[in-house]
Amino acid sequence: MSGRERFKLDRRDFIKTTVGAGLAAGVGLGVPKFVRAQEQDALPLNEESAKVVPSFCGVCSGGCAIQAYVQNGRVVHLKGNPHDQAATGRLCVKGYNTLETLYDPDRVKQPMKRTNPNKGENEDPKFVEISWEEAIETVAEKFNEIREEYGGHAISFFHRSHPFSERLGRAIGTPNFIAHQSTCFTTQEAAWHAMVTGSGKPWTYDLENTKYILSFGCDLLGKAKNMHMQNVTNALRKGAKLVVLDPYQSITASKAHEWIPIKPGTDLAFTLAMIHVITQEKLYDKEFVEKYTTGIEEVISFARRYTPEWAEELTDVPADVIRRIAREFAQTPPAHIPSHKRDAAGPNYVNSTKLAQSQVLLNALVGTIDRPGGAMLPRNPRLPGMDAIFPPPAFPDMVTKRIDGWDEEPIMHTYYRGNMATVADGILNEKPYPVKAALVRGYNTLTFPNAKRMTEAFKKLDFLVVCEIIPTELVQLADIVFPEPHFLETSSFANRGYHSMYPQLAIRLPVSETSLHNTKGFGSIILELADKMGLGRYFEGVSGGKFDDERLKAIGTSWEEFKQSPTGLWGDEQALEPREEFNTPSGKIELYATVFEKYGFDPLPTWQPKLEMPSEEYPFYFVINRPIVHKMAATQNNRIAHEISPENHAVMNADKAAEMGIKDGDEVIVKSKVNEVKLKARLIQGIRPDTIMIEHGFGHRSKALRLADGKGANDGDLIPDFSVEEFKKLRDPGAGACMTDVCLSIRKA
Ligand SMILES: Nc1nc2c(c(=O)[nH]1)N[C@H]1C(S)=C(S)[C@@H](COP(=O)(O)OP(=O)(O)OC[C@H]3O[C@@H](n4cnc5c(=O)[nH]c(N)nc54)[C@H](O)[C@@H]3O)O[C@H]1N2
Ligand SMILES: Nc1nc2c(c(=O)[nH]1)N[C@H]1C(S)=C(S)[C@@H](COP(=O)(O)OP(=O)(O)OC[C@H]3O[C@@H](n4cnc5c(=O)[nH]c(N)nc54)[C@H](O)[C@@H]3O)O[C@H]1N2
Ligand code: SF4
Ligand SMILES: [Mo]
Repeated sequence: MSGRERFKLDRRDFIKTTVGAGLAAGVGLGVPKFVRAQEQDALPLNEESAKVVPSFCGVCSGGCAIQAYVQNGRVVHLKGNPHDQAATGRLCVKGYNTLETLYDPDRVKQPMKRTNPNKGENEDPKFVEISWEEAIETVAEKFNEIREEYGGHAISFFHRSHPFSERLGRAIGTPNFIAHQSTCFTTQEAAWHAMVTGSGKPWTYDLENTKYILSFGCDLLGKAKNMHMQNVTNALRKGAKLVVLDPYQSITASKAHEWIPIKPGTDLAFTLAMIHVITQEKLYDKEFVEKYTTGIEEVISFARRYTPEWAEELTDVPADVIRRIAREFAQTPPAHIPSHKRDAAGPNYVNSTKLAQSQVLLNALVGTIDRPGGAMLPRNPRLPGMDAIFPPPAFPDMVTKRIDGWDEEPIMHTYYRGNMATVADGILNEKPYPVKAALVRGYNTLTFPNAKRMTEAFKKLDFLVVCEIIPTELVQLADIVFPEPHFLETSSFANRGYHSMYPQLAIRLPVSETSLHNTKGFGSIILELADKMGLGRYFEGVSGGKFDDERLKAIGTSWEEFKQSPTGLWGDEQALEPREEFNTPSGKIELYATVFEKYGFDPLPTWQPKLEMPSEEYPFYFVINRPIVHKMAATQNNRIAHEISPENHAVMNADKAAEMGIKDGDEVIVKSKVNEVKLKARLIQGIRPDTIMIEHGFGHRSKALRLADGKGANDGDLIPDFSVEEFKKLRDPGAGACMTDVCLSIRKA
């Protein structure tokens, strides 16, 4: 079967295969033929006369290529681009639903200035609308004042990597760029960095060809990542076995052949016992291990002590089950342990990097690293960066110490990341120096561990600028608000990041010539700000259009040529050539990670328990999931997503709840050592009696989000943050934020 044919499922097959996955692909919901627009009458889609505009989805980083159907200046329908190797003609429910965000009447529509100097959750900011000129000028003046009085480092930036903004930061002289990945995937990144890639983790899994999928909390079917979900679904149709370990019966667990409710934070013991069985019984792929790895002898003697009987005590999983799964995993090739982001190997526990290390090790033992059925290293086109295209003049000297301590992370500091778990402490205690201003883009207070404390940190700043598309709670704290266009209103291009079996780019063109509101793209905001701050010399000749064009020219095309592409894509299908060499000191996959050893970390994943254990005061483990229809905290005001999933719950075991006198729907108080939240209880059988699950994304406290405000509670209020000193003591090479390494109590409200 060709790459495309293999995804051709008819609707009935799809629903038969997995109800959860069908829902996620928009199948179960029925892709809306009539857009339920809020301010206009619904328009019927006329496929003949509608204009089709190529785009790619910006709801998550998957970037699925889209065909947007535009009629009378209005987007009436979105389809997945059938030529995209990732989307293969489909979007997930979050992608389809994004039209409701585009047309959300609550969007921020105009630059705004705060007139109420008091900031707080119950303070009306008393915003007044201002012109773009006034907005940019106000920020430029204030930033220059702060720079003069306190130094450039007193200005901080919170956003995902952006070349223009990073250059502005260097020109201002600040090292303080804080991004979110230590809450999301740096633990896996560190393990892959040290053992395989030298440059991060792979995102592409060839699961469709996997015969045995072993998931440690990796909820690929429930997370509606279009490409992964299609892959798993196809694998299941082809007869693959799916085994899921998860304290909570996630959607993936409910579709699995076997669900094992392991004790939270103990998966490392399970994987160590698997390594024990596979190495002692010599079940590993000898050819792959010999040719492509180093350190097998060290692993064999290291794993001797980790028997399944030892792991049974820690994990609550019987030794014979561990032994059987280890054998099945080694004897059902190709077998693979996928780990995308926030599963057990994501930054949830203090031992998560070690779990990620042991998973890379197990995948190497069965030979599924860059081999069919395994995790594939990216095949992306090589695009030049900003400095290669627009060489900058010399930058001023600057302070290198950061407020979140990221500069002191031995391995992870080389990545554009940041520590959202330590930044509140840095700001509140002015360590190592006072920070006076922040420019935030695409993050909200709900993004941060201990959100309440982070809210205090944002309040402490003299000046807060927020770039947003909807009026979040962080917007309510802002001094200046820059409204941005919805991604469908912008132009850009992108790699097939989460399914890149060959180099392919997708183009994004604006769905209409004019934006719905008085918005400006982030790149333009930064260029205008630099100019007004007197830093225009760092951006001579720079524009978003030229940047895109030059990058495309470097790979033999151009913006004009790409725009003419009949498919909206660039790059032809290519045969896959498995990697023979890996980017480590030895050029092989290092089972014994010399890179970790060099920095004083464990080269092998020695057992280490999680940080906080259940106690009399806090007897429950804490796990987080996210509902299939929502994207983090970004879609609770999206009308369709809100209709399907309006609030979150404290999800607990029904028998345990009965024992405690808690009934389904009762209001309960869930408490951790940092805070408490009030929620409704939801009772199910599919969760361990000692565990509480709370879905992330709810608990909005912005009155301007008319649907989302006041619904549910924020899981992040329960998550502890750290000082830089406390964090360093954790000695985690992956610098994970320990998002659920905390225990809870629950009682009736
Ligand atoms: N629908 C939807 N999809 C999304 C997102 C979204 O917001 N909504 N967000 C995207 C992003 S940024 C991310 S990071 C990913 C996150 O997607 P996932 O990586 O799937 O993370 P979670 O949704 O947090 O689910 C984690 C699962 O791990 C389980 N778990 C927790 N602790 C343990 C443990 O100790 N052992 C085991 N075995 N399991 C454990 C939890 O019970 C839960 O089922 O999803 C992406 N896709
Ligand atoms: N408590 C708790 N905290 C968490 C997590 C958790 O599970 N629990 N998960 C962590 C993880 S895995 C991740 S990835 C992070 C994600 O953290 P975020 O990236 O902050 O996640 P979102 O809530 O999806 O998005 C934040 C904001 O971006 C805005 N936005 C969307 N598009 C645009 C745009 O084009 N321009 C601008 N300016 N803004 C835009 C949205 O309106 C939304 O308000 O959160 C982390 N924080
Ligand atoms: S997987 Fe991500 S990029 Fe793809 S359609 Fe869903 S939300 Fe959009
Ligand atoms: Mo994430």
